[in-house]
Amino acid sequence: MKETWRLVRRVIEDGDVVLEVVDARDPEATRSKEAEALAERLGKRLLVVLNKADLVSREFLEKWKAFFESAGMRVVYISAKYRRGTRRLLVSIRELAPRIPVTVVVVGYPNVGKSTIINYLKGRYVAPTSPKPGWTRGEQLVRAKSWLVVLDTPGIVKTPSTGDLALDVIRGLVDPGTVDDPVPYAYALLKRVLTYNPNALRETYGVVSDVENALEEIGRAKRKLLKGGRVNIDEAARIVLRDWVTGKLRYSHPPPNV
Ligand SMILES: Nc1nc2c(ncn2[C@@H]2O[C@H](COP(=O)(O)OP(=O)(O)OP(=O)(O)O)[C@@H](O)[C@H]2O)c(=O)[nH]1
Ligand SMILES: [Mg+2]
Repeated sequence: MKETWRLVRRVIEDGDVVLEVVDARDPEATRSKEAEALAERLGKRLLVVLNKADLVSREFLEKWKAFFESAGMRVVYISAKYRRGTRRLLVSIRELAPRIPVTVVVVGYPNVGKSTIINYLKGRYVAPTSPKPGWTRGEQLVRAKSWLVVLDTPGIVKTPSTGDLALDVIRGLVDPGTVDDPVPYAYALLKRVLTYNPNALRETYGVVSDVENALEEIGRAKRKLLKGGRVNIDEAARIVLRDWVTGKLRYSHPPPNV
């Protein structure tokens, strides 16, 4: 734990600007106030990037933008995957740069799209990306433009479990492929998803169900059956966790007091 923050501190120390990447589906849950505080304490300028904007309506993005701005923070929303809003990102980095060339440190929880953003800035695939959370293991310095050097970092992984299983999934602390028991995580995640998007099950799986029976229905729809015809709930749960990290499962968490 201490080690994680020492690492985050060290990379932030090396940069001129800190780019904090969060998942636009749930910015509050995927921001790291510790990293923000570190940036502030070390006198680094911070830019919040709401990534995966393609998964959320513009209305929500604008509300979140206003929310961060009202707290005096710089923020842009982009879809690194579909290259939307990325010009605004470059403009913001340039405006914040205390010197040229500027070194930008990209931080955030696993799976929020840090490496994808770096590839976009570079214009080609230099930072490996994957739907598997925790993909980037070491730091990688990339000269993206003549005036811009970016540092890719591993997701802030060694954060302790929040105690809230849904939050653990959203923060990329759970690997759908290797987690021992995916069922409680998937169940907690679905509960949160359905709170903010009651249509999520229909949209994603074409099933109508309450949360208690959702895994059963999803497993049936996906034909994940055991011998004898019972649904393979474990497999259904992994599908749900995977659909979160690949962006198939959606909701929009509203900013506080909206
Ligand atoms: N829908 C959508 N998916 C995205 C976007 N940006 C990244 N992704 C996807 O999110 C997954 C994770 O992306 P990465 O760039 O590897 O994320 P990371 O933050 O570097 O993850 P770690 O290295 O594990 O910390 C990949 O499957 C990407 O294709 C985006 O703007 N929209
Ligand atoms: Mg990465």
